[in-house]
Amino acid sequence: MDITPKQNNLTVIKLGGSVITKKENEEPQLNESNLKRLAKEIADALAEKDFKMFIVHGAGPFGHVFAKKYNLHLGLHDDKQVEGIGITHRWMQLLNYSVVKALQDEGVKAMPFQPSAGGILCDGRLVQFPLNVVEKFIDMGIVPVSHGDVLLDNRTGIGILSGDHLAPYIAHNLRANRLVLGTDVDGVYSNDPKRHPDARLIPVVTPNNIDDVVEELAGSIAVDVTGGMARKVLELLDLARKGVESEIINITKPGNLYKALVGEKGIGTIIKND
Ligand code: ATP
Ligand code: IP8
Repeated sequence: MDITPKQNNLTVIKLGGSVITKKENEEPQLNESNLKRLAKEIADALAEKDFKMFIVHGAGPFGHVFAKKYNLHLGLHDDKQVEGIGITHRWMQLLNYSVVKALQDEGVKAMPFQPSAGGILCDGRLVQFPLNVVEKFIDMGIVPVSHGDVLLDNRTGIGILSGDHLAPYIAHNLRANRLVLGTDVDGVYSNDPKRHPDARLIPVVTPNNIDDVVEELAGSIAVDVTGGMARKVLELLDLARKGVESEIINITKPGNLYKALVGEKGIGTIIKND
């Protein structure tokens, strides 16, 4: 097990695309009321407690619809896809602008951090990212706001970086204390709660209990090329093995993100190593 010491008083958070956008739409549309409320919860937590933060947000239809239209998740195979790289990225930048603006309006020292300019994937996994730049901005008191994106991929030519991969990658490499993934369900359930109303919420998931407590881990019911809850749990179990605990919480519920950021645990599902 690769346990790196935690040094940074850093919390990494991911704002799920299912919360900050109208993910069920095919047309990109913000969920403005959720975004404004979450920006305020983040600002209040930063005012309440002294810590550093790195924010990642997901894509919703701003990314998934275009990535699917141009098959960017399947690698680079024809010229038509090249046009789609810039188009998908432009929509993600538009969403990123709105997230950063909402945070700045609440007084957070937020700044966009564009993954495609310096990040490289290999078979969908980050093998290069300007961590030294990120670290310097964080030390300066800035809250970098990054996102899922279209990246160069050493093996497939082009690929999709999911925020569900970027957030644990940053948490591990910058030795964060904690990672909070915010989405539109209360945590990890025994089955997809949107398809199975009798699904049970699992308070703690570990590499040892995952096969016993979870019957079905699925994607999203909306257009999604990066794997929904199944991807999150795999990424977070991998992070737990490296020594960073995380929690998946429902940030459509007012107050949950604030409570998690100021230190409350057990709001959703904790993912840890034992
Ligand atoms: P984005 O990927 O756009 O950032 P997000 O991270 O907020 O969005 P999704 O990727 O849509 O969220 O994943 C959350 C969805 O996963 C839930 O809405 C739920 O329907 C689905 N899901 C599938 N299986 C499960 C499960 N076992 N427990 C909980 N949710 C599940
Ligand atoms: O919503 C996906 O990011 P995610 C990014 O965090 C694109 O998985 C461009 C589809």
